[in-house]
Amino acid sequence: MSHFFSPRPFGIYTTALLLTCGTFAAAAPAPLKAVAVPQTITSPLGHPMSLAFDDEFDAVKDRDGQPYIDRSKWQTTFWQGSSQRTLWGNLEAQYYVDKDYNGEGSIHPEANGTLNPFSFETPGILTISAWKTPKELWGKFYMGEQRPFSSGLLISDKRFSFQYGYMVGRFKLSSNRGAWPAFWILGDDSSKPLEAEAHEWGPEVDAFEFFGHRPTKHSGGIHGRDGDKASFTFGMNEVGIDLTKEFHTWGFEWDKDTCVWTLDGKEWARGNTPASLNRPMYLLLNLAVGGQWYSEEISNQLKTLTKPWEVDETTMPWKMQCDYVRVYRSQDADTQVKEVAAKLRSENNHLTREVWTDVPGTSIAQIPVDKKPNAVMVMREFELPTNIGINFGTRVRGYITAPTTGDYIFWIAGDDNCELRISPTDNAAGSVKCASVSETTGYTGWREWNKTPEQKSAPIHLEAGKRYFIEALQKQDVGGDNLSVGWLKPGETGDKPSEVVPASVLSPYLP
Ligand SMILES: [Ca+2]
Ligand SMILES: [Ca+2]
Repeated sequence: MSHFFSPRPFGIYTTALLLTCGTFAAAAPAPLKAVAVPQTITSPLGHPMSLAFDDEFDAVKDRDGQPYIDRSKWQTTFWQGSSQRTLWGNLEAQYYVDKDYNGEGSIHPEANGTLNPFSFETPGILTISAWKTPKELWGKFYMGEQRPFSSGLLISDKRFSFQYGYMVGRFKLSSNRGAWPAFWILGDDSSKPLEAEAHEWGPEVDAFEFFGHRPTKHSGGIHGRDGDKASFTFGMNEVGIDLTKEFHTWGFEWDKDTCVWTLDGKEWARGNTPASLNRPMYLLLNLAVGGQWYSEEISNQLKTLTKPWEVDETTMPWKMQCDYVRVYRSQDADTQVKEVAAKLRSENNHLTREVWTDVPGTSIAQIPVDKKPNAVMVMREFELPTNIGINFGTRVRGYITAPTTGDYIFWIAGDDNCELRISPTDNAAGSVKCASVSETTGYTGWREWNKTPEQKSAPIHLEAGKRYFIEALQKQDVGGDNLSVGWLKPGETGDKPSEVVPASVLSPYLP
């Protein structure tokens, strides 16, 4: 379900990760009957684990007394933004709706519940239905002629996420041409508005993706980020049986070292855990319709270039059934989380960047540094991307290790107000302001180093190899935004920095 921010959404034809992909002889599926949920298991990687999350889809009663999805466990759209009800970049042909959906822009009470894709005809089984939206409803919903289908999506974002563990779900899929069900996870900072600045999606792991037109194959994989993207995608796995005939379980487990994919409890692929997967992830399951990947496959088969929404709608409504979704975690998962976080913090070549969102105003004093930041990120050089957003405060902290002994001159440029602080030691408490963007004069343009004299520091003597605490604060109100810190090293001359302070001399803040 990779997103349009990926330059090529699916590197599905590579097998860099895939070590054990082969023909799979499936075990007989378990009978459909209510059984006690195992509270402890031994995971595919051999970890003793306990149940951390589950939904058995026993149709909780909704506000109206009717069975519905458990709202405490799931939301039914992506996060904020225009694409929250579909993934336009994949050319997906469905719009994700729910029983509350009343159309975009204006409310149509008569439409309430009309398109509810979630039902419980079979006790204990969630059915997600995709169908062609009746033409008389098109004008009431934000669905153009090229997105004429409605379907359902469940996301545990802001409700449950986990770092390291085993996710497993039991599904029955349909063989309709154009049906694209999936069970997957996304990095839980993907939902933070400022994360979009990087124009990166993910990380994403697909426990499975499936297309109805090839019912004996499934796929899985990782769309990493922060540089590990290309190496962790893989594709088709021929299993030798029609996966739409019975329920099957798909699982994915990862610990700090290893990722493993399972079908009916048996491993079918494994790989090393990429660096970007060392973070909490939240669950998704959905039934997409059509899309670019489907279109490319079908056009190869049919020798005609079909549109992404040219699916076999004569067989609608399509159904994706789910008996349960469970997540297990090992007793030492939190210890692993701490170990990996400590290792990442100890690595050089970046600064720690904290962001507080929804903070209006232009003054640095308004940054609520005594509160928990909304996001903590990595900053590889002493410069932010431009025009990230509005109403936020940034604190960039860490240490600078001088490459040579001598006098250094620092500059800061930014929008709106910014200041640079440096300490004569590695002690944060001793830091003093050495340069700033004037609160009187206001913002500078990107790398506009000399709008006012306050942007340039006096010469600061640093000793080679010694670590000095350094900190930049930025308060963005509205309009554009930027932040850059540059320097002149000993022996260099000029009226502006020779470079932005590079990653090679930076190391992250250690409280
Ligand atoms: Ca169930
Ligand atoms: Ca601004």
